[in-house]
Amino acid sequence: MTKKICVIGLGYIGFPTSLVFARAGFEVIGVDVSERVVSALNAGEVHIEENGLEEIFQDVRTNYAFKAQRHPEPADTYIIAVPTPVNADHTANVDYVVSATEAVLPYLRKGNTVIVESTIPPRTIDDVVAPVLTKAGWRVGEEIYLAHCPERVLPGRIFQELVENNRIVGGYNPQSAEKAAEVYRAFVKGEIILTSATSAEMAKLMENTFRDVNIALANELAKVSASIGVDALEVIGLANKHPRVNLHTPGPGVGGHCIAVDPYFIIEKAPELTPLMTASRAINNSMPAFVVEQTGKITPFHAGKRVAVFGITYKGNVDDIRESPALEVVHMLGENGFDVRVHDPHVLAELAPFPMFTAEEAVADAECLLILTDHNEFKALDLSLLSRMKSPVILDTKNCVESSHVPQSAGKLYNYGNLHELSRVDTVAVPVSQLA
Ligand code: SAJ
Repeated sequence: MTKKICVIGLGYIGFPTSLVFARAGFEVIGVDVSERVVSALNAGEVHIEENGLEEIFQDVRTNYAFKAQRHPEPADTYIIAVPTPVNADHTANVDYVVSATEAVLPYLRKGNTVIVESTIPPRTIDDVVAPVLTKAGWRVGEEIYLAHCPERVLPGRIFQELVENNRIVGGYNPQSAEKAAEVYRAFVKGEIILTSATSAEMAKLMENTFRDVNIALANELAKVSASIGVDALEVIGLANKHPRVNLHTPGPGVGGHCIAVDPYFIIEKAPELTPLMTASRAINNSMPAFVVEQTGKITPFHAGKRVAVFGITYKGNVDDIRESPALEVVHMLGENGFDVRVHDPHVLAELAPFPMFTAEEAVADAECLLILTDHNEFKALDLSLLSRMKSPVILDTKNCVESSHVPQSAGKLYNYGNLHELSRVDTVAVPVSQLA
């Protein structure tokens, strides 16, 4: 039975995973290259935000075995949870996965298991990670076991999902899968499914690609509906009455560093065979320009016209703005000469890339209120805000304001249900290349 685990990478996945292993009775060594992260953790301070993290960390520090350090040490299992950044051409950069594997080489002993949790392009375990171990003299799958066990947790629900979700365990060979599965059995309550490393890599990427393609379909429906005079939101509701249909929800684009990124890891392996995934990415990437175009129809462009933007995070009720399509919308509105005032109750002003305003300040004298994120705060919009606007018009790209909540006397509400009512005459100068 495995007793000691070394987790390489103490980020959004590696750190919570370390704590869950510690609570399950393992001695856990958390390794991070950042001195700042290591000293913060050893001083009892958490460096990332996640529901329940603070409490669980204090419990682990008091009652279980966890310490953070900059270098690995001998252990039974090594878990690699480092980032796989995306290069400018959208290909995956697996350098951190390789260097983390190299970092454990000096400590490896016969019978150890190396598990990669980082999201990686298909075949990376077989073609990139295994050769690092082989080159060091190990017979992989016989002396050292190697597996890919992709993380599949939703930010905000990490601690529940780490335990409750089904876990895919992809072995370099069946013995490796069995060794890795044994480790996760310590705390996973969901099903543990054993497979090959390549199938596990592909399954993880396809989960997010499934979502990306379906969101693209919903966004395409929204565009077609706006053009030919159909209520896209009603159509989605109607079609989803069918027992085997689940149309997704249109929005201002797809953000976060999973769904907007993972399809590229498949596309890079076979660009000529992935026209659907490629088109889906392009459709979702075109949505900020589409939103700016609709804003221009509401508020025909004149230098200095004010637009209030509510919500810049990549999805509702989180504080994460990475890859958020809202950032691009704000940027493009600014480029088109609008005076943009951003309000987001979940984003700290000092961490925001633009000046932030209160709701009242943002809407003051605005000619359009653009909602880009479905935070709970916006679902119960305070109607008195509208009376501060120069013209009380809302463009709600996340369908979070109930139309019955906004009586005609208070203002006009546009969403993907009635975009076709907007006149086509006045449009802003969105670069043609960005309009799909
Ligand atoms: N979105 C839409 N329409 C929809 C659904 C989502 O426009 O119908 C947008 C959201 O607004 C957001 C983006 O898509 O901008 C992604 O949000 P999300 O909540 O769907 O997913 P993430 O990126 O927070 O987390 C995903 C999860 N994957 C799946 O649900 C298949 C999570 O389980 C993964 O662990 C995570 O990616 C990851 O790390 O890969």
